[in-house]
Amino acid sequence: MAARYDVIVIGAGISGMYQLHRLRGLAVSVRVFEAGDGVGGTWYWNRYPGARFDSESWTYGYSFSDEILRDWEWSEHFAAQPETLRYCNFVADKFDLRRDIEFGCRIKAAVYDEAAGEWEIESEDGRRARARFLITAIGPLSAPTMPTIPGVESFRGEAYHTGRWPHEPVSFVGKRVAVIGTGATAVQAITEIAKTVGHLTVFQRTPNWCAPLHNSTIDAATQARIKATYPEIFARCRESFGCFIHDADPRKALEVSPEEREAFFAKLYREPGFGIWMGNFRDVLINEEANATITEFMRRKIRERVKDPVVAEKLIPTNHGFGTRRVPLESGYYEVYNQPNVRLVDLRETPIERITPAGVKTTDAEYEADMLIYATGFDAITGAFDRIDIRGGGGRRLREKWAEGPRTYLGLQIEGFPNLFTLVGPHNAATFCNIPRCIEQNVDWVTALIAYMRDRGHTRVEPTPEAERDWLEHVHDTGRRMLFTQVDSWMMGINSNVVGKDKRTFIVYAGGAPKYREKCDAVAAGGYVGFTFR
Ligand code: NA7
Repeated sequence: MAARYDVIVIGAGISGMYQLHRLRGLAVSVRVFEAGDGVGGTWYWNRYPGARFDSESWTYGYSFSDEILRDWEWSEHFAAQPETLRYCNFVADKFDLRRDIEFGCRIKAAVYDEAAGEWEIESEDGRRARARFLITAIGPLSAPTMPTIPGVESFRGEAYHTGRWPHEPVSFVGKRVAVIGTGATAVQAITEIAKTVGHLTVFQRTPNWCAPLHNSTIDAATQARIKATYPEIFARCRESFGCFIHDADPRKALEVSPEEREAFFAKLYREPGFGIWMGNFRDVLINEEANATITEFMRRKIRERVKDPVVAEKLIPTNHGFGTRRVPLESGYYEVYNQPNVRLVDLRETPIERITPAGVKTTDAEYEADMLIYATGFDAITGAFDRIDIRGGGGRRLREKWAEGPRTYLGLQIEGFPNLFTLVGPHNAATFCNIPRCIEQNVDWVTALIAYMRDRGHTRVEPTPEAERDWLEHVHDTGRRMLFTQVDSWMMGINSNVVGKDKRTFIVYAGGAPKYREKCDAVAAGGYVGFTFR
């Protein structure tokens, strides 16, 4: 017998936790199903060394509760993962969230029962539950992918994926460690591992443009100032493209003199956080010529910081401009390659042939290792959906509906899948955002819609095919002008380790959070335009 609720939420990360809290306010029965053994989502799973925020801590935490804002103190401007996980647990304690969460429960199927007007979910261990509404809070980067290199199973040493890092401490002292991947995760992990490792080999397929994080501790005076100005901080985030504290400079890159441009880039490079990405000249991410100016600046920085010119050239991206892929923030990453016990292997020159019992074999040599770390990323945004057999009205499979790329309305609902809400789903501004800021908007919007239905006695909501088609067109329109849509990355749905993810597909929303919020608000204000109710 399946247990019955009004609402089922899948996932107890930042979005699932807040969704649970808000639904309690509607006095509906809610059950959250979470694969992990604790709350926190991303911050529960990604325990790899060096994992920390790239968003300022004080812009990342929940904004909805004055009590949390008053009682929680971030110790650093960019908190490390253990602190963020403590924060998630602090919030769960404060609102007594755990009593409505079933842990250790990975959902494998969700089927809409048309006759009953209910969703039925089933976990891997056979637990079942039913509810009128189903809300996915499964995260955009929660389905880790292993490389499809032959021999992975044959390796005799320790092996870890960064997104499934063990809970026990892992020591690198005196060990020969190999890292595969050089994305945002690897850049953080490599820098930390290099501090204690015996010998480190980094296998790089595509270098990324990394910028300094400039983390520091928060002193008492700053702490007081942050707490006193939370409303202003969140208001500022609300108005910026990605809800970061940094927003684009009103000038264009080529409008100013070369000296002024250089001085501005140098200032951004000296300052903490994503300013150099999100607070740069307003055209660097949309105009190739403008982009070339910051790209050239970053190229010089790598050459300045890496002593061996051959290694420096290997670390310089050649197939994309600065900021057109996710910019890893670093704390001494380039200097790691000045260490005598660190070696960079360029897989563009010598691809990996296989993993062997002893290490990694490229076309050139076999690199022996005691430990192999896969920092190979995630099946982004749609991957977590693909891992659940989701079937809507008439048994239609979501996987099939999305075979050529996702189709949604507002990135929150899907035609043919009534009463299903996809927090941080594809084509939703939360996919390109200082994520809790957009999560709060998503959750508030969904909660208001459920309240609206309850007040009017509606039991079923679904977008019209026209609304979905128009949203898709809007998503494509906003993305087209961005340079990142011309580059291979997870933001464009590319993952070389997943069958069928080799074509660029719009999976994010590139219109910016303010425009997205405006659209969602207009839909609601008009009585939920584009939706049909029953
Ligand atoms: P990313 O950014 O997807 O990085 C994955 C890295 O792994 C990237 O350098 C890949 O190279 C590399 N990779 C993947 N598969 C292989 C194989 N088969 N062989 C060699 N190298 C491989 O994931 P992250 O975890 O770093 O970051 C994800 C997001 O999490 C990040 O943006 C943050 O927002 C949080 P490639 O570039 O594909 O050539």
